[in-house]
This record gives sequence, C-alpha cells and structure tokens, in this order.
Amino acid sequence: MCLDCGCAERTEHHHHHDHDHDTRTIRVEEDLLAKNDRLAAGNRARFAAHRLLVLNLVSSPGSGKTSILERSLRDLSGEFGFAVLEGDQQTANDADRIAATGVPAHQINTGAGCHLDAHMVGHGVDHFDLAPLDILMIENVGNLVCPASFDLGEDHKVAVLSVTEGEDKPLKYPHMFRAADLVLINKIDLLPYLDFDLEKCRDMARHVNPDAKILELSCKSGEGMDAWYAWLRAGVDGKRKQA
Ligand SMILES: Nc1nc2c(ncn2[C@@H]2O[C@H](COP(=O)(O)OP(=O)(O)O)[C@@H](O)[C@H]2O)c(=O)[nH]1
Ligand SMILES: [Mg+2]
Ligand SMILES: [Zn+2]
Ligand SMILES: [Zn+2]
Repeated sequence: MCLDCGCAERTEHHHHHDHDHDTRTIRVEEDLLAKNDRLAAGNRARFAAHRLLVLNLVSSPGSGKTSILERSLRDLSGEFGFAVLEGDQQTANDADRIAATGVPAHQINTGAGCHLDAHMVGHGVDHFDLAPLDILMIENVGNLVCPASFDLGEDHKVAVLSVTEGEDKPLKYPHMFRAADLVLINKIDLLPYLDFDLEKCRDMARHVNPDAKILELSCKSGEGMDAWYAWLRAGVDGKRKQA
C-alpha cells in the first residue's frame, strides 16, 4: 500500500449498489482503466524528467523478448545506460537472465495477473536510480490481449512476433498490433525450416497498423539487429534533443 498512488483505493471498487452485474462489471473496468491512465501519466512525467526512453515489450510467451533484451544489452550497454523491469506471473528467471548481462533488473511477479499495470511499474522503477539511465526496457507478461489496454507510461509499445507463430497474429490480435509503434519479427534464422511467409506477415501487420515500423531479426544469428539498434539510437537522440 502507498500514499502516492492510493493503493488503498482498490477495495472501494466493491461498493457499487447496483444489481445490474453487466453494468457494474463495465463500470469497475472503466474505473480501473481510468486509474491506470492517471498512474501512467505520473510515470510518464517522471520518465520525462530524466529524458528516459521507455519501451514496453509485448508478445506471446516465447517469442523471444528476453533473448532480444539479452543480446541488445550485451551489444549496447557500453553505449547507453539501461535498466530492465521484468513482468511474469511467477519466477525471477528473466530478471536473473538480464542481471547476468550486468544490467540492473527487477522482477515483478503478477501472480494470477495477466499484464503489468502502471501501478506495478511505478513501484518497480523505485528499485533503480533513474538519473544515469538512457533506456528503460519493460518486458510485459507474455500475452497479446490485455497489455494492449494498459498504458504503463512508456514511449512506445514494441510487439514481438516470432516466425514460429504463424503470419496472421496481427489480424487475430489487432488491438495489440495497433497499439505498437514497432513490430519485431523474430527468429528469422528459422525461416528455412518453416512455411512462414514474411511478406504476408508484413502485409497483415500493415493492414491493422499502417504507421508501425516493421523490422525482421534473429537474436540468435544477429541478422537484423543493427536496424533495431539504429531505431533505439534514434529514440535516445530524440530524447536528448528535447528541451
Ligand atoms: N532459433 C531462435 N530461437 C530463439 C530466438 N530468440 C529466442 N529464441 C528462443 O525462443 C525461446 C523463448 O525465448 P525467450 O526470450 O525466453 O522468450 P520470451 O518468453 O518472449 O521472453 C528460447 O528457447 C530462446 O532461445 C531466435 O532469434 N532464434
Ligand atoms: Mg521473457
Ligand atoms: Zn502503490
Ligand atoms: Zn491482463
């Protein structure tokens, strides 16, 4: 519980004296999202004060979010100050993998929860000194559905999709792909063994989100990582130029 974000308010959601259960469910959901948006705005202001580039990585479980982070941190941590917030229902496995690269990492366990919210992130970043950082990476819980609705205060959602998942994920989960500014198609080293049609996948992603940038890469072979790094450099440059 904390005073800043009013964690204690949570219990008040149960006081609606309304017997229309559907209406009540919708109202609680709106309360929840409105509260999340308020806390996300607070996070965003705090990140802006440090000119921090903040990315929210979203994908199905196993698309390669942690692997992309591990390789990126090994390649770029001499160039930028990083910290990583890891979201999973259980275990500190991903935070341990990140910590092995020497970058500060903090694990958030959501228990039964299926997404990170702005409140968890606000407390999570208390574990870091934000002043020396350039980039905060937030790895969300593996789930292509509700993380689309929860603003964490990030600059960009980055959706990771791997070639073993089928080309049509952007059409099946349009909310997530619409919310993402960057789509990373990962594991392209496996393309020779699969029927995955890269061009078709790009078309489907463009169909739901014409503005998203789409990059293909393999964090195993390293192919395509340079374009992702260039995108990160441009993001940090943009932050440094802000008055
Ligand atoms: N072949 C191949 N495997 C990968 C690649 N990226 C990740 N993986 C594997 O995919 C599995 C899940 O990766 P992980 O990073 O834990 O995914 P996350 O759940 O999205 O964080 C692991 O066994 C990784 O070694 C890649 O580019 N190519
Ligand atoms: Mg992971
Ligand atoms: Zn709190
Ligand atoms: Zn959820």
